[in-house]
Amino acid sequence: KKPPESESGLLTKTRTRTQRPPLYKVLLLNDDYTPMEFVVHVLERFFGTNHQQAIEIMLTVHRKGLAVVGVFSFEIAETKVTQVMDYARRNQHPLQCTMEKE
Ligand code: NFA
Repeated sequence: KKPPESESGLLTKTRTRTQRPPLYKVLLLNDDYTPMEFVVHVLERFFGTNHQQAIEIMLTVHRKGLAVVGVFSFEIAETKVTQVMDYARRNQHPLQCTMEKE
């Protein structure tokens, strides 16, 4: 590899850019039928949220239509979405959980 002053005789800085893995937002969507207590339970069970935080996030989804419930690597985000969707379906609630690149 050539030294930074070769050819032009001037010093040229080369910035090193750190590669970061892409992150994905996991979103919970509002609906008219899923019980509030079930959503709170989902947040505690799959996102490690404490009870008060879970209530606040659930109410944000209820009032605004959706909320970001966490930011993860692709694999973790995908796993959370699958876990929530399977759990909601097993309990016959229409709750929707999706992910999007940040
Ligand atoms: N909107 C639902 C209700 O009134 C509660 C809910 C909140 C559903 C957050 C989905 C997500 N029972």
